[in-house]
Amino acid sequence: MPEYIPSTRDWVREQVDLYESSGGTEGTTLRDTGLPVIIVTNRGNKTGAIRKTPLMRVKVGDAYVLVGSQGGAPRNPVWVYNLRADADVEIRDEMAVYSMRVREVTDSDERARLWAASVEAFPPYEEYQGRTSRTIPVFVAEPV
Ligand code: F42
Repeated sequence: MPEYIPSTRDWVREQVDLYESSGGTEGTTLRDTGLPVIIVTNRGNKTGAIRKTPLMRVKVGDAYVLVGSQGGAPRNPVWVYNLRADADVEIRDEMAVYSMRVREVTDSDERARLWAASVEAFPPYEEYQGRTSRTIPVFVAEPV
Protein backbone atom coordinates (compact mmCIF):
# COMPACT_ATOMS: atom_id res chain seq x y z
CA MET A 1 0.00 0.00 0.00
CA PRO A 2 1.66 3.28 -1.02
CA GLU A 3 2.31 5.66 1.86
CA TYR A 4 0.51 8.95 2.44
CA ILE A 5 2.89 11.88 2.33
CA PRO A 6 1.24 15.01 3.77
CA SER A 7 1.42 18.40 2.11
CA THR A 8 4.47 20.50 2.85
CA ARG A 9 2.11 23.35 3.78
CA ASP A 10 1.14 23.23 7.46
CA TRP A 11 -2.35 24.69 7.07
CA VAL A 12 -3.10 22.23 4.29
CA ARG A 13 -1.82 19.23 6.23
CA GLU A 14 -3.76 20.33 9.31
CA GLN A 15 -6.97 20.83 7.34
CA VAL A 16 -6.69 17.35 5.80
CA ASP A 17 -5.99 15.83 9.22
CA LEU A 18 -9.01 17.51 10.85
CA TYR A 19 -11.31 16.85 7.88
CA GLU A 20 -10.48 13.15 7.72
CA SER A 21 -10.09 12.42 11.45
CA SER A 22 -13.53 13.99 12.08
CA GLY A 23 -15.09 11.82 9.36
CA GLY A 24 -15.85 14.95 7.37
CA THR A 25 -17.70 16.81 10.09
CA GLU A 26 -14.98 19.38 10.88
CA GLY A 27 -12.43 21.32 8.85
CA THR A 28 -14.79 21.26 5.87
CA THR A 29 -14.60 24.95 4.94
CA LEU A 30 -11.97 27.43 3.82
CA ARG A 31 -10.90 28.88 7.14
CA ASP A 32 -13.75 31.07 8.49
CA THR A 33 -15.25 31.87 5.08
CA GLY A 34 -17.88 29.14 5.46
CA LEU A 35 -17.15 28.12 1.88
CA PRO A 36 -17.10 24.33 1.44
CA VAL A 37 -13.93 22.41 0.69
CA ILE A 38 -13.43 18.87 -0.64
CA ILE A 39 -10.38 16.63 -0.27
CA VAL A 40 -8.98 15.07 -3.45
CA THR A 41 -6.85 11.99 -2.82
CA ASN A 42 -4.46 11.60 -5.72
CA ARG A 43 -1.31 9.67 -6.61
CA GLY A 44 2.09 11.39 -6.70
CA ASN A 45 3.30 11.14 -10.28
CA LYS A 46 6.95 10.85 -9.21
CA THR A 47 6.79 9.12 -5.83
CA GLY A 48 3.65 7.06 -6.32
CA ALA A 49 2.72 8.27 -2.84
CA ILE A 50 -0.82 9.08 -1.73
CA ARG A 51 -1.39 12.84 -1.75
CA LYS A 52 -4.40 14.63 -0.29
CA THR A 53 -5.32 18.03 -1.69
CA PRO A 54 -8.05 20.28 -0.28
CA LEU A 55 -9.82 22.25 -3.00
CA MET A 56 -12.89 24.51 -3.05
CA ARG A 57 -16.08 22.55 -3.68
CA VAL A 58 -17.45 23.37 -7.12
CA LYS A 59 -20.27 20.92 -7.82
CA VAL A 60 -21.93 20.70 -11.24
CA GLY A 61 -24.52 17.92 -11.23
CA ASP A 62 -22.77 14.88 -9.77
CA ALA A 63 -19.38 16.11 -10.99
CA TYR A 64 -16.81 18.30 -9.24
CA VAL A 65 -14.71 20.99 -10.92
CA LEU A 66 -11.07 21.08 -9.72
CA VAL A 67 -9.33 24.42 -10.27
CA GLY A 68 -5.52 24.57 -10.22
CA SER A 69 -5.43 28.15 -9.02
CA GLN A 70 -2.93 28.15 -6.16
CA GLY A 71 -3.83 31.77 -5.52
CA GLY A 72 -2.80 32.89 -8.98
CA ALA A 73 0.82 31.84 -8.49
CA PRO A 74 2.94 31.80 -11.67
CA ARG A 75 3.28 28.00 -11.58
CA ASN A 76 0.68 25.25 -11.44
CA PRO A 77 0.24 23.44 -8.13
CA VAL A 78 1.98 20.11 -8.55
CA TRP A 79 -1.22 18.13 -7.92
CA VAL A 80 -2.09 19.14 -11.50
CA TYR A 81 0.72 16.88 -12.72
CA ASN A 82 -0.52 14.07 -10.50
CA LEU A 83 -3.99 14.26 -12.05
CA ARG A 84 -2.56 14.43 -15.57
CA ALA A 85 -0.60 11.25 -14.83
CA ASP A 86 -3.29 9.29 -12.98
CA ALA A 87 -6.94 10.20 -13.46
CA ASP A 88 -8.26 7.94 -10.71
CA VAL A 89 -8.93 9.92 -7.55
CA GLU A 90 -11.07 9.80 -4.46
CA ILE A 91 -13.10 12.84 -3.52
CA ARG A 92 -14.22 13.35 0.05
CA ASP A 93 -17.12 15.78 0.28
CA GLU A 94 -17.86 16.09 3.99
CA MET A 95 -19.00 12.63 5.12
CA ALA A 96 -19.19 11.11 1.65
CA VAL A 97 -16.22 9.62 -0.24
CA TYR A 98 -16.50 8.96 -3.99
CA SER A 99 -14.26 7.14 -6.47
CA MET A 100 -14.01 9.49 -9.43
CA ARG A 101 -12.15 9.89 -12.66
CA VAL A 102 -10.78 13.28 -13.69
CA ARG A 103 -10.21 14.72 -17.10
CA GLU A 104 -8.66 18.04 -17.96
CA VAL A 105 -11.14 20.42 -19.60
CA THR A 106 -9.84 21.53 -22.99
CA ASP A 107 -13.03 22.30 -24.94
CA SER A 108 -13.47 26.08 -24.77
CA ASP A 109 -17.27 26.01 -24.44
CA GLU A 110 -17.13 23.44 -21.66
CA ARG A 111 -14.34 25.36 -19.97
CA ALA A 112 -16.33 28.62 -20.12
CA ARG A 113 -19.32 26.91 -18.53
CA LEU A 114 -17.27 25.21 -15.80
CA TRP A 115 -15.17 28.33 -15.16
CA ALA A 116 -18.38 30.33 -14.60
CA ALA A 117 -19.60 27.71 -12.11
CA SER A 118 -16.21 27.82 -10.36
CA VAL A 119 -16.18 31.60 -10.05
CA GLU A 120 -19.77 31.53 -8.78
CA ALA A 121 -18.73 29.08 -6.06
CA PHE A 122 -15.48 30.92 -5.28
CA PRO A 123 -15.24 34.46 -6.74
CA PRO A 124 -11.49 34.87 -5.98
CA TYR A 125 -10.73 32.43 -8.84
CA GLU A 126 -11.40 35.28 -11.28
CA GLU A 127 -8.93 37.52 -9.48
CA TYR A 128 -6.35 34.71 -9.35
CA GLN A 129 -6.58 34.22 -13.12
CA GLY A 130 -6.02 37.96 -13.49
CA ARG A 131 -2.80 37.68 -11.51
CA THR A 132 -1.06 35.22 -13.79
CA SER A 133 -0.32 34.71 -17.47
CA ARG A 134 -0.69 30.96 -16.79
CA THR A 135 -4.08 29.59 -17.88
CA ILE A 136 -5.36 28.06 -14.67
CA PRO A 137 -5.95 24.36 -15.39
CA VAL A 138 -9.48 23.07 -14.87
CA PHE A 139 -10.36 19.43 -14.38
CA VAL A 140 -13.74 17.80 -14.04
CA ALA A 141 -14.09 14.77 -11.78
CA GLU A 142 -16.93 12.41 -12.71
CA PRO A 143 -18.27 9.39 -10.85
CA VAL A 144 -16.67 6.13 -11.92
N1 F42 B 1 -5.44 25.07 -4.22
C1 F42 B 1 -5.90 25.25 -5.49
O1 F42 B 1 -5.10 25.22 -6.42
N2 F42 B 1 -7.26 25.45 -5.72
C2 F42 B 1 -8.17 25.50 -4.72
O2 F42 B 1 -9.37 25.66 -4.97
C3 F42 B 1 -7.69 25.34 -3.35
C4 F42 B 1 -8.55 25.39 -2.23
C5 F42 B 1 -8.05 25.13 -0.95
C6 F42 B 1 -8.89 25.10 0.19
C7 F42 B 1 -8.38 24.81 1.46
C8 F42 B 1 -7.00 24.54 1.61
O3 F42 B 1 -6.51 24.24 2.82
C9 F42 B 1 -6.13 24.58 0.50
C10 F42 B 1 -6.65 24.87 -0.78
N3 F42 B 1 -5.81 24.89 -1.89
C11 F42 B 1 -6.30 25.10 -3.16
C12 F42 B 1 -4.35 24.60 -1.76
C13 F42 B 1 -4.11 23.13 -2.23
O4 F42 B 1 -4.66 22.27 -1.28
C14 F42 B 1 -2.61 22.83 -2.37
O5 F42 B 1 -1.97 22.82 -1.17
C15 F42 B 1 -1.90 23.84 -3.22
O6 F42 B 1 -2.59 23.95 -4.43
C16 F42 B 1 -0.46 23.38 -3.44
O7 F42 B 1 -0.54 22.09 -3.87
P1 F42 B 1 0.71 21.26 -4.37
O8 F42 B 1 0.17 20.05 -5.02
O9 F42 B 1 1.64 22.14 -5.14
O10 F42 B 1 1.40 20.78 -2.96
C17 F42 B 1 2.64 21.23 -2.52
C18 F42 B 1 2.50 22.30 -1.52
C19 F42 B 1 3.28 19.99 -1.96
O11 F42 B 1 2.73 19.36 -1.07
N4 F42 B 1 4.37 19.63 -2.58
C20 F42 B 1 5.06 18.41 -2.18
C21 F42 B 1 6.49 18.73 -1.87
O12 F42 B 1 7.13 17.88 -1.25
O13 F42 B 1 6.93 19.85 -2.28
C22 F42 B 1 4.97 17.42 -3.33
C23 F42 B 1 3.55 17.05 -3.61
C24 F42 B 1 3.39 16.09 -4.76
O14 F42 B 1 2.29 15.84 -5.18
N5 F42 B 1 4.52 15.50 -5.30
C25 F42 B 1 4.41 14.59 -6.43
C26 F42 B 1 4.78 13.16 -6.03
O15 F42 B 1 5.19 12.38 -6.92
O16 F42 B 1 4.59 12.81 -4.86
C27 F42 B 1 5.30 15.12 -7.56
C28 F42 B 1 4.68 16.37 -8.13
C29 F42 B 1 5.55 16.94 -9.26
O17 F42 B 1 5.25 16.62 -10.45
O18 F42 B 1 6.52 17.65 -8.92
